[in-house]
Amino acid sequence: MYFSKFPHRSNFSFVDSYSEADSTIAAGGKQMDVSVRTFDGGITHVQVIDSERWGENRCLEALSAPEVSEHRHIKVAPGFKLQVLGKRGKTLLKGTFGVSGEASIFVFSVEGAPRFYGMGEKTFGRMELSGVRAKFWNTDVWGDFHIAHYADHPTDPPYFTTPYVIVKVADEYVGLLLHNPYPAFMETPGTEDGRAFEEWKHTSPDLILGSEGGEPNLWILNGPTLRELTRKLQRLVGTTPLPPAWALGYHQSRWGYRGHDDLVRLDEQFAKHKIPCDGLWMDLDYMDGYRIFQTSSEAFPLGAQATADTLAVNQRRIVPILDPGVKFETGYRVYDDGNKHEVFCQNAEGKEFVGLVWPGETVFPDFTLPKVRSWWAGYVEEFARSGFGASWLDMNDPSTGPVDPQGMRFRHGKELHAAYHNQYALGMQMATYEGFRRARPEERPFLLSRSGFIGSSKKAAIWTGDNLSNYFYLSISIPTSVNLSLSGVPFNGPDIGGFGDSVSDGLMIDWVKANFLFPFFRNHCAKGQRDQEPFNFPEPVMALVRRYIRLRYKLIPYLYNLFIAQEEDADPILRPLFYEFDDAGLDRVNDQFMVGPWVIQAPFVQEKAKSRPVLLPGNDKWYDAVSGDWLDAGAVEAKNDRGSTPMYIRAGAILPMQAGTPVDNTKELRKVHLHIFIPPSWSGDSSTTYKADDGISYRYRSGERSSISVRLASANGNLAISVEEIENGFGPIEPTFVIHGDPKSVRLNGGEGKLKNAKVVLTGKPLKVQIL
Ligand code: MIG
Repeated sequence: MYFSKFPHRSNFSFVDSYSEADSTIAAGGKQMDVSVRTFDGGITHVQVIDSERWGENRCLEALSAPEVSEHRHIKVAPGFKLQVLGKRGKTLLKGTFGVSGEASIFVFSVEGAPRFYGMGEKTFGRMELSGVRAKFWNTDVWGDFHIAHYADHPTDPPYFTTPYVIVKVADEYVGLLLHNPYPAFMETPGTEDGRAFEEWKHTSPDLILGSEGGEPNLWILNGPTLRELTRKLQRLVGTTPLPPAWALGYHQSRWGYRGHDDLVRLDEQFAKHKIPCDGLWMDLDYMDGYRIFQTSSEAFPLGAQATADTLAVNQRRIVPILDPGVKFETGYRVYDDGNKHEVFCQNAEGKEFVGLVWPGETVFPDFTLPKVRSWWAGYVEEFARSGFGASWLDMNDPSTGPVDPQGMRFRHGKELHAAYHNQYALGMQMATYEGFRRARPEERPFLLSRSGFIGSSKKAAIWTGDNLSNYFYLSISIPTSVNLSLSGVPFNGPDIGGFGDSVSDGLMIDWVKANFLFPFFRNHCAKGQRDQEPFNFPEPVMALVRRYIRLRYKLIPYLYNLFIAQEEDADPILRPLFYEFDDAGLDRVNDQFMVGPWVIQAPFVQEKAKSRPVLLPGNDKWYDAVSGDWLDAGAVEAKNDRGSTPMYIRAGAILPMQAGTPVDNTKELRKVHLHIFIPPSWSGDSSTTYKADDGISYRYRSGERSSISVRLASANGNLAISVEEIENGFGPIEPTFVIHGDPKSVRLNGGEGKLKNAKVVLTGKPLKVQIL
């Protein structure tokens, strides 16, 4: 597996004949079966079947395709030319298919000046992905690249694989997903500056998607809008089930926490400084000699449950790390048991494959086998019952240290590594999820994973792996997380503050300001680096970090509802501006993003910038959450001010928040404050549905959920609000309306509203509001 060499199309034989009647194609003189099936909503599946060449499809998880539909969005012309048709019947993409031994490619020519997005967890530092050569192979980045490279340059491939690309042609979006776990590659037209020689800088003039092996399964999704496309993709790969509310809180991690004493000290510090924090994370050091599922007695002298009980007083949970590698050691019960049940991957000699990870020599459970997943789930069940609230799955790329992973085979040595490598983490997630479900059937599990594949969105949040404490990684956090969000992985985020190297005060503040509304919000750092907990910075820095953690908790009702919308409507949490607006040039903005439909953040991600340009899209005014002013859409300049961070709220926004300034982990979802943003003399309307439930169990699925629908209509600044209860299975929602924008009059459900002046702090100075 070369990371930076790519197959050339001239080495492939392309389809030279196609029989529609027999569903066969021939390429290079060899016949293959094809199946082209269409599904509701403009989804097409193209499958090429040749059991001699590829064997079976090796995907662990099937996609959730909608109903089969007769309506075709693609035309298969003679010679198996795939024409992807747009909404007006025009051809948007023209594709062909080719093979070269086990490798296969789809080559698409694209009309006009196409734009590309998505590709999952890429670190190219930009939203738009023209001129890219990319590989899809789950990689332990620090294990496979030199630090001189990853210190402040994009590396590819990253940890998480999802071979999906979004193509924008004219005003339409098309998505292409390769559902094939083999190493995949893509090339988009343009220029790749990272190559030394001019000739090599030019990427293919056509879009190429291919795999080094495995049955070709291409899914073509017609948008036409980015919103519709993203929803279709998300439903196809699986929406993220509603996490427990505590998973959306702030998380404190560090490689080096040793156990009970450290956790209790953290708990006290967070309480003392009145900083909300839901999760305390345990890295490797809680284990007995890095033996998984074996907690050292020094770490938890009274057992993990005793520590968990202590932390439960302030509503905190322990999240321990789990690596897949099992210490290769006779006498260690997990090894002995696994050996007896033949759960470990084998090498070409039929022996257990051995790699070098934390415990030294390690063997690897073969998560591709249902029987092994069930075996693992048994250990997880016991582990969860011993006091752990969730789990953090690391090194599941799988990382084998300096040992070549290609020697690791699957399914009792019968399957080569390449067939399952990209799905190793997915299998581990499936198994661990099952373990938590067994231990606590009433509770929604919460897993974090480093690597993953198509389907991981159903099981785990993803963090973007090891970064460094510098402005390069801060700035790429935005396009990386946003493109990942568009690629079917909505629950994601980076290590806040940076993992490697020591963070500076200024960088810590900038990082928290930039990512405090990201779907996953965890401060994590490596051993040996500067202490990165908020209270280990000088007091004024701590106060700022705390301010943004608290602001996240204030906005938890909003974030939680965005996650409800993900489960129900398949909407992402983080969005690029061009998700909501279609003004020209928005995809060149790499340092702004939207959180849900209403909020734009434009944080400072360049060191010591005094000011920065901000683009406010659309035609309506935007509320400047720093100053409380209403700004016209278009270009504005934001000043860098230590206390605040540029944040803009859309006209007509209805933002659910907790009252006041949260100082602990309380998540009051029923007595919600609905903040309404109405420009002076505004004429317009908007609406939202706000939902609440117990935040932890599955009872919302059997009716224990409450929701209200809220509508705003404003004519020249005369505002009418209407609220209607839709369901109240979780008890009544009692909203308080907080109005930003001084409307001329306010009516609530037809009656005259009584207003009281008040002040609210968001990101800047106290803002004048009226409370209804
Ligand atoms: O080889 O468990 O990405 O978050 O702190 C390093 C130690 C192993 C890599 C993870 C990182 C974690 C670290 N791990």
